[in-house]
Amino acid sequence: MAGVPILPAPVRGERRAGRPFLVDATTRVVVAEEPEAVCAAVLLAHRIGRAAGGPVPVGHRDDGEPGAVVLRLAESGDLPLPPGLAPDLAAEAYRVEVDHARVVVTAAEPVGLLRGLAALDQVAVPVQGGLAVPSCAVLDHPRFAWRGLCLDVARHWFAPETLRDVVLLLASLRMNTLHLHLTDDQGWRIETPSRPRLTEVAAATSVGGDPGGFLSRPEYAALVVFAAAHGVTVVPEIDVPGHVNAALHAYPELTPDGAGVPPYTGIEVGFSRLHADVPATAAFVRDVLADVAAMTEGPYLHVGGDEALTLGADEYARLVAMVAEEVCRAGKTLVGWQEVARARLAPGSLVQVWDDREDLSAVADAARRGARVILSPARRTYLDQKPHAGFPVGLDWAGTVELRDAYEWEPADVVPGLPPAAVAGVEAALWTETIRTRDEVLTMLLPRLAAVAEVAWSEPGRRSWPDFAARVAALAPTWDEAGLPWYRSPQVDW
Ligand code: TNX
Repeated sequence: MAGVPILPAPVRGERRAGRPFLVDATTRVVVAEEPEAVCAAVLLAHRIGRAAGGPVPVGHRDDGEPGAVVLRLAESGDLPLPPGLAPDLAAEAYRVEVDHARVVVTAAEPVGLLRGLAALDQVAVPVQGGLAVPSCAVLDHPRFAWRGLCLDVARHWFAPETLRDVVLLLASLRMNTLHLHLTDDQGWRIETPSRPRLTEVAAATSVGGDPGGFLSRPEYAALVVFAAAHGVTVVPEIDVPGHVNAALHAYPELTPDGAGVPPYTGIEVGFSRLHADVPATAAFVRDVLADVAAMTEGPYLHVGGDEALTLGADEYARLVAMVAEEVCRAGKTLVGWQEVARARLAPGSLVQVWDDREDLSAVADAARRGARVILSPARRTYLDQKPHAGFPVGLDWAGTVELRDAYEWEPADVVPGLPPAAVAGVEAALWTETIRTRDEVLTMLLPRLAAVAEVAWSEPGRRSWPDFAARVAALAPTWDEAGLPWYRSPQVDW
């Protein structure tokens, strides 16, 4: 690309003639008096301070003097965006203008400022005493509003520090959604006040006898706030009516004979389930979803719905209807894996496609009835799949997923007959049956998450593999510097 190594590729980005802007200890940050914008400015000042070797001031008055990084909130009309751009996409739009005297980041919303700062981070290069930002002009907005990662913290448990590392990585790639798969057969990972035994009894286990853990309410709340400060929404997933062995273990009254089940530490899927006619089921679903909804700032509640392989179609539909009603009562928008498309869903619900080997006509039908679709086709976005057959960790039921597989695909083509406007966005997934450590999490994510991020942000006309390969190679030093291990895909000249 002519000049700016931004990833995901921006709508427009060009290098300009002239000297770079030098960020050093004399740099000032100027920001609009709007709390979230100030929060972005403080994060920026902190980053500059680290590079420049000392704190830099944040102020509100722009005296037009050189040496300032200015964060401006403009009317979206002041940004030359395509007419009719959806409001959620316009909110994340940004403009960056750099010359030797000033850096100006303009956005309609504070979240757009964050996206602009993430792009700026990628063009800045370390120099003696600080950073050099090449003269450039960027104007950008995302293609899709939902750009996320599903992280499975149920099969293996990952501490809040690791989750914060993942949030920072998402934000650096201008992704906006951290979907936490919080419950599964092997463990329950979120404090749920109405059913304390879920974490007292069913959080200590993980796959293979590894240690468990869970997010206490304050830890979860802190993660939600941290993520929001970086423009990332946390979407909690409580997986029902399948994948519930941990819940049945903690609350035996959820089983037909009341005898409960032993804990499970294997990696089979699809054997456990709720029972529509067991009296405790409805109250369990209601109370647990209400608890999690109450702790969650964002508008979404993911209810799983996948792989309930021991449930008949009628009982499955009854259970999903029960769950959907509670999500609605809790004032949230339902998200579910592709299987929920078979049930009746409120318009605006989100259906997440994962197994693109299946017949997806029910998903297209649900979209015609008003559902929207998140694309996580396993052969492209399942980052738990090995990048190559000899890779030491990961599964391979969907085949191998190398970097280029994660890059070269088109979201609008995954579901035959899907109206293009029904595509809400794209999400990668990292299941953790075989992933046990923070470093394994990051190595599975990098560099492939960058590929999925670009598919989610950039229009097909802006995407090309050779260009991506060059830009992703330019990011690797920043991962090294941040202490993030990554997989050296042989498809890139690092
Ligand atoms: C399928 S994807 C699952 C998960 C597994 C994953 C392993 C989905 C909705 N269900 O339960 O962890 O495959 O790749």
